[in-house]
Amino acid sequence: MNASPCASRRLFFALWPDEALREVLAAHVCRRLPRRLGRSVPTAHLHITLLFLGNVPATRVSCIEEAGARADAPPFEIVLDRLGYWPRPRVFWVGPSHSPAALFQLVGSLRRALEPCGLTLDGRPFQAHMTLLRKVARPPARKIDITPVSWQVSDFALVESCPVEGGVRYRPLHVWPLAAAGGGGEAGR
Ligand code: 2AM
Repeated sequence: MNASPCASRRLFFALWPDEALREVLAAHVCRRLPRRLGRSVPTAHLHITLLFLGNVPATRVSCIEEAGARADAPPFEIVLDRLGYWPRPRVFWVGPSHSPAALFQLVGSLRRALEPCGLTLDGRPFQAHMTLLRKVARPPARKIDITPVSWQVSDFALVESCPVEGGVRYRPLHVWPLAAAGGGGEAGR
């Protein structure tokens, strides 16, 4: 595990776009959103949460890393083609109209792999979404057209959320490749 500069370990597993995909998302989705609808998630922070772990005791972190290394699913494509708004968390998001089976397989595999770690996990059904805007008081008045973005997902990450002045900073700690035959192995990043 890398040494953390953060006082607390707030962790989540996520699909973490590479730089090229972030540029595509910015151009084809983020810049199409009306101004002043809400607070934009920085392009560098865009991701799809697989499993939110919350604040985790330091003693559990190595167990979580081992779980990440054990989880497996084949690589898959996800097409981000649908915008949505959730009033309670007040977030506006983009997600797939169709979530591939391999995505659910990955989330299920992570949950099972984490069982020995004794964490209390969010039991709500997984809904793939990438938050684009926060603090959105009401949905946009007009329909927004975006260009669907295809994402060839070949890895997933354990990410740390660190409090910084004026917000948070996300830092990927580990990236693991997806492989049809299963098996771990950490990808360099
Ligand atoms: P969101 O984008 O829908 O808000 C880091 O905070 C990531 O974990 C975010 O993507 C966020 O989802 C998700 N997250 C934060 N708090 C959460 C919670 N209590 N339950 C589930 N996911 C959460």
